[in-house]
Amino acid sequence: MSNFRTLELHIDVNAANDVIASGIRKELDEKGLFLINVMASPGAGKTSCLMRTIDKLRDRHKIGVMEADIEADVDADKMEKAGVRTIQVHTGGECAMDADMTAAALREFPSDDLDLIFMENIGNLVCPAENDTGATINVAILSIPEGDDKPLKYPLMFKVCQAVIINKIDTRDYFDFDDDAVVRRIKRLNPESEVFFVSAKTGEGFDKWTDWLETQMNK
Ligand SMILES: Nc1nc2c(ncn2[C@@H]2O[C@H](COP(=O)(O)OP(=O)(O)O)[C@@H](O)[C@H]2O)c(=O)[nH]1
Ligand SMILES: [Mg+2]
Repeated sequence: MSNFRTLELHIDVNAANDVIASGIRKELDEKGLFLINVMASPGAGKTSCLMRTIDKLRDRHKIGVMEADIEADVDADKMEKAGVRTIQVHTGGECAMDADMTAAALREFPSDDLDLIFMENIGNLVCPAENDTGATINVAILSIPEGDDKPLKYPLMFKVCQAVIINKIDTRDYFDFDDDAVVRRIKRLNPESEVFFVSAKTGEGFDKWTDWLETQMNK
């Protein structure tokens, strides 16, 4: 016979996280700081899209980046070399950022002179969607080689995002990717979601995305 007891708690394990996340959002709003949580699979093009986006916006905004990784510093190095203010967050094995980690990273930024922060979350279409980080908006990046069925397979990711960037449109000729189907699948999960088609390699499509982003910042 086992000598331990199982407690059925029936509590929302995310409840404590959500309280911290709401606090972060309120504070960001008061400071006029816009935090974007960028989520995608490994290799979808998070770092590449952020580089392009930052290039387009850096004349008009004071930008910082939070690079979340399980342990590497590769992306933070790239950002630093590009002259972007960067904080590396190591999640210690966790597969996603949570509100506590976000709060800790924000404390490390000289945020009083920033107005826009990008968080590159851990590469994964599952866990990051489950945690409210306190970001102002969530954005997913899906790349053409991954296929147009990903909203069907990972619905929560596309439900929690206000915008989806479809990256690597320069590779279109090599993959059977149905633009209309992906938009339909995304909108079925979140009718308010905006969808942008871009190539971080060629720069195509980034104007529409950055225009939309600046509109959100000015709301
Ligand atoms: N052809 C093509 N390759 C891309 C594009 N964006 C990123 N890549 C490549 O995809 C790989 C992963 O990109 P990266 O930005 O590191 O993805 P992350 O892991 O999501 O941050 C790299 O080899 C990039 O050069 C794109 O728009 N077109
Ligand atoms: Mg990256």
